[in-house]
Amino acid sequence: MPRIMNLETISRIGEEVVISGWVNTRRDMGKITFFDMRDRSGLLQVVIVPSELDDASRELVSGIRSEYCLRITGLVQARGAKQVNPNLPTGTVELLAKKVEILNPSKTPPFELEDTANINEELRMKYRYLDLRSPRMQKNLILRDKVISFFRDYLHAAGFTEVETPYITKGTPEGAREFLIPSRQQPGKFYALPQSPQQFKQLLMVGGIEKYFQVARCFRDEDQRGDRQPEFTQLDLEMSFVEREDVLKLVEDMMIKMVKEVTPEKRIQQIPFPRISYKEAMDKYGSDKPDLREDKTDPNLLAFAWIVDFPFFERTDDGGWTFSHNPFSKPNDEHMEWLMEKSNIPEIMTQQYDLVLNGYEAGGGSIRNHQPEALKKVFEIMGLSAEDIQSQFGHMLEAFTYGAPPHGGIAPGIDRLVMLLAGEPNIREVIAFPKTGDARDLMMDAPAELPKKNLDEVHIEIKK
Ligand code: AMO
Repeated sequence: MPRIMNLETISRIGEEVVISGWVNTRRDMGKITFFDMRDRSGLLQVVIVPSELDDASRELVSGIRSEYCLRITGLVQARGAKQVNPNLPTGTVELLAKKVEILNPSKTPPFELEDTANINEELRMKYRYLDLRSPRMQKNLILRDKVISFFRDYLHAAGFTEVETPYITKGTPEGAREFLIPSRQQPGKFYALPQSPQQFKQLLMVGGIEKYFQVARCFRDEDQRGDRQPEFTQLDLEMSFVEREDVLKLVEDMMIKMVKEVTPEKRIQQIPFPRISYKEAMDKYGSDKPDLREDKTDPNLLAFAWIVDFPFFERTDDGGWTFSHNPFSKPNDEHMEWLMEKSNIPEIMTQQYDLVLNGYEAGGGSIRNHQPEALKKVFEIMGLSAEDIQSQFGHMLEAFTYGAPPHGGIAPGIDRLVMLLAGEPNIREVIAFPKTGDARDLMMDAPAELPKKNLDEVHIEIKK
């Protein structure tokens, strides 16, 4: 007989069925034992009456504990009115067991899975595969999947093509430190893991893709915080022949519809999303990602806003200039002349925009500087020599000489969005296998030392 899900039993009263899953709890009530069986659809009460079982099963049941993996054949029965459990989707029925098979026994789990709120997080991360069985993690990962599939459907319907870009590549100078990969075949040379697909998505625009998106993993070797992980996921997108308004409109509409469909219990505080200049945000709220919620105790309130008009450049510690967001952004049209003349540098504003949500930066993007001469000026203002510009950005500058279309895009951070929708305090709770604050994976025990042979192959010697 094929296995059915626990939830399906509610429409199978009077039938014999097979279920499979884990023992959530075992309750012994004298002659009768109850197993609350768990599968991905939820819980189902199974009644064990020894006289109803076959001989082999009767032998087994006394040894069965929480988290054993079982297959149970039994009869679906309606519960009496007094026995109905209104808190359980399967609360109107129960399964009277006829045959119990142990698919795999389980050691006693190192923590209680039902409510992990007060369990030491390091323990949860070490046994993440058990933590994933908890209602909290199941709920969060299912929500994450719903958010991502909504975005995918929305963008496909809007004519976007999902394109994968390399994870083993050359560094992208966007501010964060990169993870490096030594090359075996090219001694002394290194790849970098991309901190975002920024350059590739722009090159896809040169390549005529016009509307690109990707659920893209990004890698940044930064100090961790609750809203930062060394690898995280962006909904990266880019469009050709667009202006700022087009990108903001698309993303705003997509977010509004996503909230409505995936988390209808949430309320968006203000539509259209308010737009605040960087200067106003800093003057009024002292932050470029202000928490604009009118009522911060309301877990269902989402205060989206756009922050716009960022200064293009900021001073470096040694008195030079660096870009404030990313070097590929375009200045505001009225400031293009200043860029070309390299004058009024602190006054140059960029066509960058950030999406903020409840005090978090939930996304960032810009209209890009698609004219090679203008892009070159940015690098000159940053003090790069002609050789450095050539070696670091030559491929972009050259690509732009082949009729690069005007383009722009954005990258909402999926982890942060899902964290806020799930009401979780940090993004680790919405990532299946996250890393600790000091960037370790406690389950896999990474990073790890390597045998000398492996290091020799990639021409690496460890400094003592
Ligand atoms: P940016 O660096 O602003 O832009 O990143 C975009 C969004 O990604 C999320 N994010 C993170 N989430 C978790 N952990 C991190 N360490 C982390 N760092 C960033 C944030 C952020 O708003 N290429 C540009 C986008 C563009 O211009 O189109 C970029 O990466 O939500």
